[in-house]
Amino acid sequence: INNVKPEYVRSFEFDSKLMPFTWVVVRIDGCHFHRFSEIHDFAKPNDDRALNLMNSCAVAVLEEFRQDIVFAYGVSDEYSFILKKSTDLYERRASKIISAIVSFFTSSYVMRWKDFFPQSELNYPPSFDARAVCYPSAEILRDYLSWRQVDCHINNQYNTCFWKLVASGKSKREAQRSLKGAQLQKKIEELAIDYNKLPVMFRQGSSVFWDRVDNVLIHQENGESSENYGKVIVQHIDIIGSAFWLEHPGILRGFE
Ligand code: DGT
Ligand code: MG
Ligand code: MG
Ligand code: MG
Ligand code: MG
Repeated sequence: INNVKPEYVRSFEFDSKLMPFTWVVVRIDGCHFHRFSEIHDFAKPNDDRALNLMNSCAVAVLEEFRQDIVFAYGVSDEYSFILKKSTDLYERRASKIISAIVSFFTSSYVMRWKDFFPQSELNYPPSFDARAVCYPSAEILRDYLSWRQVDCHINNQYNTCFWKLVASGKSKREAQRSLKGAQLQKKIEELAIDYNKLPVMFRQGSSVFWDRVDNVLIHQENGESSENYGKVIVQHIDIIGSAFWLEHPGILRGFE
């Protein structure tokens, strides 16, 4: 019908490729979850159902991208997905990788909503934004993950104090003022919060990874062999220290 040449139209497209031989982190974050959590009556400061729903979607993402994603860490309305250094997913095209992961996560969130919130309607479609960042070494990748877990800790300390103050009759403004620049550790003692008794998921966030038998091929009855991926597990543990990484050497070292 017209004589526009496809190559010409195509020439306007560009691919931005993620740097080769780097760890890729895709971090997704709920859009306007301040509002979303209010409207859906999330418990404050942490809602078990909401966090478990996030975790369940992260498990689905690891299963879907099993060849490429080796670890994920989540807190609040965010999740970071780690793609192995050697990944060639979508030839490392950034927009393809980012959009495929975030849209899969989002549709899983909607599909699984009722499993976690059987009593409440999903009032409007939630959305998540996403970005990709490349990290050139496992050390820097671990620094990234430590940063997220420290953030989880500080925010949780702050929010726990904040809502304790509000529960004791202070207005939100007063609570905010009394915490401004305060040493949170001291505040926790002052407010008689038994911090270590709080659920470990609130304090440590959630780590998601394959509990797999490293490099073992399972020989099926039909004679074919397939890689044994084991299963995806969710743990609430310290990922800042070395202990976790020494216990699970396959996660980072297995893919360098
Ligand atoms: P954004 O990301 O710029 O679109 O804006 P928000 O509103 O999503 O802000 P963000 O991501 O910095 O903070 C997450 C918000 O989600 C924060 O207002 C608290 C809320 N939120 C996340 N998890 C929970 C929860 O378990 N319980 C409650 N009550 N709120 C939560
Ligand atoms: Mg955001
Ligand atoms: Mg958000
Ligand atoms: Mg957030
Ligand atoms: Mg297509």
